[in-house]
Amino acid sequence: MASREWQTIREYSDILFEMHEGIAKITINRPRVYNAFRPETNFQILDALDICREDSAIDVVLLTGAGDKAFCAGGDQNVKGVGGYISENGVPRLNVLDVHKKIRSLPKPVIALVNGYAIGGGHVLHVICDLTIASDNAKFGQTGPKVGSFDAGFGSSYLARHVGQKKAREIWFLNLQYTAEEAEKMGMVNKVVTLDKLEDTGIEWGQLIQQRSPMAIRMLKRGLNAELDGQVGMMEFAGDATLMFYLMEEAQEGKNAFLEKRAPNFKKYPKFP
Ligand code: 2NE
Repeated sequence: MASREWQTIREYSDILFEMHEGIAKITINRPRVYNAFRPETNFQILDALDICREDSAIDVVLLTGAGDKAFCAGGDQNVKGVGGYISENGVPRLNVLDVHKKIRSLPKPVIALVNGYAIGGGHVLHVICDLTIASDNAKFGQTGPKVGSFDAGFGSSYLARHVGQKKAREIWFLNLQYTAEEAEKMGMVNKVVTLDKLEDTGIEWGQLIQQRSPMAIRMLKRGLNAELDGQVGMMEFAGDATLMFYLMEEAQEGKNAFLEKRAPNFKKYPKFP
């Protein structure tokens, strides 16, 4: 792996949040439990994702796990109580779903770097990301029905868009594990590399994306999401269409006319066929 300097953006207890030349990296840092998440982990990821959205110096986000054993082993079974995973203030939560929504909503690409097990809710996390690069030691699978859980949201429906309905049902009903090579063949992983090349490949892909038009990438993500996300997807897509309209002189004319107390002159703008 090439040596590169990562600069800490913000310090947290459960994640590392760093940046290198416009590429942010969120690392779930709980290797003792195979990077399983607790509510606080998700709150921290949500905070980091907010920074990724707001900071115009960040173009692409990498999501990975600490160490060489696991990307993420899903919800931390040690804090699973009745009604959800128990946060430090005693409230049961399933706030990883907020992370799912935020990753889909982020107008920048998120690339999962799967460096070991992506199991249970950890599997869902990589499914949600825009792209997945896996190391050749990665293992993929679901455990929900075996351990008293399930994700019938994006973790099933979006997965089925990747691997097809039959395979998605196999993954969820049988709870088998799959190698990185099998996952790539199924279409739920974009590329498999050796573990020592995982971060380098994530950076290479991030740098390629940095050379593309951010607005084009943003609209493509919105369009690809909208197909599955129904009215919410249309709202996100429409919101960005409005953003693009606001960038046009035609929209400025409407606002200026109002402020100048005159009728707007929209006639001067071209009408395209
Ligand atoms: C990941 C897997 C397959 C690894 O197996 P193996 O045999 O290689 O390792 P081991 O010994 O099971 O795990 C290593 C250490 O990590 C902890 C283990 O307890 C163990 O700790 P020690 O005993 O050495 O102290 N660990 C692993 N996963 C953990 C977890 N999720 N919570 C707490 N500690 C964990 C194997 O470990 C495995 O199957 N893990 C459980 C995966 C799982 O069931 N996750 C929850 C699924 S439900 C979910 O995530 C979810 C959802 O379905 C819907 C919405 C939201 C969340």
